[in-house]
Amino acid sequence: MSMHHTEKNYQAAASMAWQALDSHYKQMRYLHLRDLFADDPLRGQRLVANAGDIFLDYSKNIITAETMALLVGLAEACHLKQKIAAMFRGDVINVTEQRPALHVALRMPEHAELKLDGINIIPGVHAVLRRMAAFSEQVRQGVWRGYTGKRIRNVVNIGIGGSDLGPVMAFEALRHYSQRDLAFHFISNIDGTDFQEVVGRLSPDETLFVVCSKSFSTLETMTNAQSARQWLVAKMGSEAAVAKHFVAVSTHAEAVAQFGIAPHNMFEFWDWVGGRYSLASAIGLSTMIAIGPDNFYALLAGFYGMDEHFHTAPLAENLPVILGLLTIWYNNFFGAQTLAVLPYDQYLKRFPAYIQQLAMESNGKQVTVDGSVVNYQTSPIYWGEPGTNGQHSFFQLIHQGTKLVPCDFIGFCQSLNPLGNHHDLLMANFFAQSESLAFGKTAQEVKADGVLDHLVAAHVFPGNRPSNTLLVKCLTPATLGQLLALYEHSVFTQGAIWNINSFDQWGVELGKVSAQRIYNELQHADPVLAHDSSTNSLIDRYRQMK
Ligand code: G6Q
Repeated sequence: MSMHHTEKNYQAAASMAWQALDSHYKQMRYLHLRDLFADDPLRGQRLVANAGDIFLDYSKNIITAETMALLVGLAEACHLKQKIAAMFRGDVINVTEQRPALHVALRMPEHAELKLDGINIIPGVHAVLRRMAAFSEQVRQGVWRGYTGKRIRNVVNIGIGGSDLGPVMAFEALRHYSQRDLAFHFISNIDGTDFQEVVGRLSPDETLFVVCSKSFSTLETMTNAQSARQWLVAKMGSEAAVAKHFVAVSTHAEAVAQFGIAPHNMFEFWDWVGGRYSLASAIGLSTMIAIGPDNFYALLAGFYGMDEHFHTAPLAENLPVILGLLTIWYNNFFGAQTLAVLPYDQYLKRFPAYIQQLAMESNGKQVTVDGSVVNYQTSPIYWGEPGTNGQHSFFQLIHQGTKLVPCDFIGFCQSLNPLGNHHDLLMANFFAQSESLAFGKTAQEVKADGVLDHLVAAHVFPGNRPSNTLLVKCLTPATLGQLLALYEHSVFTQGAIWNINSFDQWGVELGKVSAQRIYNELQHADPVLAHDSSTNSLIDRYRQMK
């Protein structure tokens, strides 16, 4: 069959699957979760799935078995299986940057083999891991000393975007497992406040900077790293101190050397690792220093377990596929604009921000892999806060507002900080929220509570607000790895169905270029401003007031 034919068949099959779902949606939108549950007493046992340590209950979604079959049909028509295989094989799926997306290689065991241009890349991955482990142990045990001979007490990760959100999220998530005589800090913003508020409190002779930048040319990171270098050298009185207080994580050895960090203090990764997918690479160095190599390897094993599940499980039982398809269901048929990620665990406080980048930078796209403009919705807006805090702020809108906000509830059966009845109270709220969202409270029920007639309407909860529940025994490095890979592959599933490239991010470029030009205009009063009238007068105002 010619390419042309294959492409046509693909489009025809995909469009039939979309149409079938569209007619199905036209019936489903009138159903209520109350009825779906009443009609099938076993629904809560049936619409569940398991992978590794993660249990998913997706019964509180506005779906039937037919919905899932049609969604899986859509995935098949969109060649999801083939696309998964292509990613794991190392095909050049990031077409606009002409490279594979092989973060899964970072998590493969040492004996695995994955050839890129005829060379097995797994030994290289493990060689860097071993170097990271040796270095982490030196810092943790106080063998690595600063320039004046003192042991390191502060580790400062300097990076932004994918070189920051992974490290900060993972450190917070796994703080329980961290070595407590080491403090961890993160500087990302170009705003000098970020730098001052972190560095101002530190003793330079006990501080190690980990400069994380894939390109080693990112404006924010390079500016912060230069400031850190100046601060250190000024305080220590010698350039020689840099070698003891700076290490780098990058793909760009030359730029690292130019900055003044020796090759033996650089931890390498590769251009086939995307920034937002890089936590399992050397970008995780600060995490490894915090939790130790064994825990870091357990994190990798968690990722790997979910990778294998995604790679091999049938689509209908595949956790990331199910989550991805449900997101498509609400996004493309119900017209939902957002998705709330709600971890009921304080350690996961940066988890929603991490998932936000993962999903929105990957799938916030308007063209398909072949460059044509889409005529359907792509990524929803991901957002969230840890429970129960969210309940006392935005949950009002989710319960009674006019917008549909599908929710992911993430909870753990065991607390890492058992304290009286706190955990049962936390989890009572966890279960209560998804139940109330799904089933609501009718006017009749409200009246039966004795609410005055004129107040009944305000007390009604319409219900039928869908959610997933992810329930895990305990937050550990391994279960965190599983959760992260689960979301990565859900995002992959969505991108595959929208037929977009989830691995580039051209949308961040325009503003960067423009900022460079405006920066020059802020330095001197004379350049004539040739922007639009709004930007011109804003810059003028700033120049006068600075
Ligand atoms: C992530 C993005 C982006 C990137 C940062 C930092 O996928 O590409 O967030 O991680 O711009 O880039 P560097 O690591 O090159 O400094």
